[in-house]
Amino acid sequence: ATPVKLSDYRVPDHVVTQVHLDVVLHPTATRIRATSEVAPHRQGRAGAPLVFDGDGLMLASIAIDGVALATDAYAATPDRLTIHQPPRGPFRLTVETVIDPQANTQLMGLYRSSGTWCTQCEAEGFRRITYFPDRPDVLAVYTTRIEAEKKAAPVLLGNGNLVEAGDLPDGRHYAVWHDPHPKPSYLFALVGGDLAVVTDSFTTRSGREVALGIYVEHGKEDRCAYAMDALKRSMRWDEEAFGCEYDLDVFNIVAVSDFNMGAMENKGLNIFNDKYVLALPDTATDQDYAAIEAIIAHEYFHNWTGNRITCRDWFQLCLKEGLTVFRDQEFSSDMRSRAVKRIADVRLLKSHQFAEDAGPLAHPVRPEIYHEINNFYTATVYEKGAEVIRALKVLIGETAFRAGMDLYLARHDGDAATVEDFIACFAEAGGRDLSQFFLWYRQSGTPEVSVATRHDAVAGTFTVTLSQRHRPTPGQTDKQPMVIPLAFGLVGEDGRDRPLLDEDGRQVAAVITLDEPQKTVTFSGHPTRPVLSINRGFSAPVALKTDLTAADLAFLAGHDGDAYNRWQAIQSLATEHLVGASRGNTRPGGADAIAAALAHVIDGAAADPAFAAQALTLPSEADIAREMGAEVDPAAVFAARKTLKLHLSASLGDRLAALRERFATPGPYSPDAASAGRRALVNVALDLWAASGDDARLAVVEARFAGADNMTDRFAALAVLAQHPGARREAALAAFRERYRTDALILDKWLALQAAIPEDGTLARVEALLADPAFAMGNPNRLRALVGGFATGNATQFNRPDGAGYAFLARVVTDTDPRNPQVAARLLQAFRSWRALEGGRRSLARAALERVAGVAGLSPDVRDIVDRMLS
Ligand code: DPP
Ligand code: ZN
Repeated sequence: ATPVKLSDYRVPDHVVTQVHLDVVLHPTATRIRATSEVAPHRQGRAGAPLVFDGDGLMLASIAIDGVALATDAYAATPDRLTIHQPPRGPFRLTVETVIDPQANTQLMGLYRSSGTWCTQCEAEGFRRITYFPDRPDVLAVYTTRIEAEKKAAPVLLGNGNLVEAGDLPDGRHYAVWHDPHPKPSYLFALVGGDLAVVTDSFTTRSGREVALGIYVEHGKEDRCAYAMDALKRSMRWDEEAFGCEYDLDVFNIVAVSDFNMGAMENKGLNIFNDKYVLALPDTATDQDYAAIEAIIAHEYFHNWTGNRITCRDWFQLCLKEGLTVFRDQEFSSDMRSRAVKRIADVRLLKSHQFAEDAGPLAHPVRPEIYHEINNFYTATVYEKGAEVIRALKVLIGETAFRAGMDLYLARHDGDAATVEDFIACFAEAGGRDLSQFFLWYRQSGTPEVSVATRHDAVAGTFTVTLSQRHRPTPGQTDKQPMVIPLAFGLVGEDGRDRPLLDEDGRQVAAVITLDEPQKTVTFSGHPTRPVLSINRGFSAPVALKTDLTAADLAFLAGHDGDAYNRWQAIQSLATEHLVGASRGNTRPGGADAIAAALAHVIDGAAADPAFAAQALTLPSEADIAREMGAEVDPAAVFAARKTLKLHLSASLGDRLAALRERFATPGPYSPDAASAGRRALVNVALDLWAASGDDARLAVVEARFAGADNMTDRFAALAVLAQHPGARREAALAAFRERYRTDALILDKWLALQAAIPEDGTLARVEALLADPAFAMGNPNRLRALVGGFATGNATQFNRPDGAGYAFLARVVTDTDPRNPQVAARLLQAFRSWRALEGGRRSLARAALERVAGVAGLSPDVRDIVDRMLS
């Protein structure tokens, strides 16, 4: 297939300014009549044929201005409608299609989930409903009439405001929705079904009354309160933080159980994976609550960054996604602890995005070529996209950043914009040239920054030399030096930041901007050596190599004024030790130094329990592997980490045990951040404490499992038990399954947990679970929990030395592909770091990938991933 290139962008020859959709819902034969006001684009090619996109469509009728077209005037194939000589002026095109939602297992376009009709149109799903210029730069005003049998679909929802509804003969009814805001087709949505609703309302700052609704399966109404609360907080926050006010009379959210992604920001009608809506203390963990808050906010924030200002083309995806992730991160930071949120976000960035950027799937934040756009909803576009905006803010400063955002929102409201448009606003607001900064959008790979320091006691100077390096990534060999803003401090013996003075004794800013291959900065006023704390708050998304000694790191862990860097210091200390141990060389005293740093964290935990929980969480196996970079033996990594855990379990035992009492959360469960932080601390301590496997300790964990009054503590205890083979584990797993036997969403946790057990028997267990009634191959959440959980959450077993883990994943991917290519392609990405494995596993992984590549008739989604993976 020919790839799509950014450089080939052209305005469309025809645009649609208004569209009336008449949808008659039927399980297997839904009829859609689309009447579009079409006009030639002013900059399009005059006299060009009209070409509309389709995907798997069948044309039932076609007319222009009410007159049926002669069969030789057009050509309709499943994926394209061509009208050879359309009128030269504006005209009205009516096309009718008939589609089968029941048979739509791709979950793209109009499909059914547990009997509910729903849609997913981003990126290219609308063309599976009707023929249309299905591209984000065609903005039209939509009116949607939905008709259905009233019993099957008492609820009929569309974009915008409800303008009309009524009953029809034969037990049928209809509703008409009108969205006055011009939008691209990917933001279209409709829902029809028998759903319960929870309602509320919100008054915007200018006094608009907005009716809020969350639609869920009957019986789940009591699980919506937190999502509703998060929605109202998001609406208020966006007014206060960005001046963005809601612009319709209605805002609806529908939770469905079959969904390829997390959620979708359709105008006025967000559709969510139910995982990110439903929560009760007994069904959701603190992490689930935090994710619901973040995703509700994210989709809501898209109303401005994504919907009011959309993307010109899909290469600009980060324009809405990176920015909206940045905004939802800020929201969560304001709702919770900023430092803890930052740590959690960086953890996620490093584990997903750094891994992606270091492997065969690396691509720029703004790609310039794609074969399948569905494969570009990535950690790079989303998370690195957000980091680049955060770095921009550090670079130009808070005030210029806010002015740039205001300018962007005002200037481009109603536009389908580009990343260039966005950056130009900040260049203007900050009065500076950002062309070098733009490299963040064009160059893939994680920049490596090396830092060397020199102290001259006689002169009283401290010199910092920074250099940047860019390794080649797919399609990019020669790279330019980038602009890297590094927030920093010089920490004195007393743990305080010293004044930052240049060689002439003048005060300088607490950011070093590295914009050349190498830069040296000298500071004065240092008769004794300070300790450099750099990339504070993770101001730039780079991989840092410093000359900090283990003693420096231990010092920063205890004293750095920047909480993020206190955490980073402990991580660096532990990572360095674990990388060495994974390669068979440990430095004597290494584990003791880590234990001492953690003891210090425990003793000061009361200041911020959530921070302490993050600090006590050791680098993951994936973190260690990523740091190793090449010739990774996952079994050795696991063993190194296990050995350290045993050491900490023994040496910190009493301290860890005491945390349970000290930080117990009194009273009934509350999902607030402070309570969640205490639970996180207690539970991470429980895991370390029980790592010894000592029977008396496991008995305590078992009792906590049985006695927990909320999902967070219950599941945390179960997760600890899962690490230790034996009757206790199996009994607890069985009890959990029984307790939640009717709740598929919760059993996903149970599936994922078992898939992650780091033991030889796990693959057999996972294969057996494929046949468990709790599992369903057709449901993305189930697949991600069990198979995704195994492939991405279980390094030793996915990477079994006999290759059986790889073969298993390859088989599931090829089985899933014909049904749901998007989910199959996503699962296959578990191989993204295969080239960094040691030789034996590397060749087994290659063989599995080659088997996938050899399957005839692969979807474009899987074909694209496997080809890039092997090239
Ligand atoms: N646009 C969605 C989101 O990230 C994904 N389809 O919010
Ligand atoms: Zn988004």
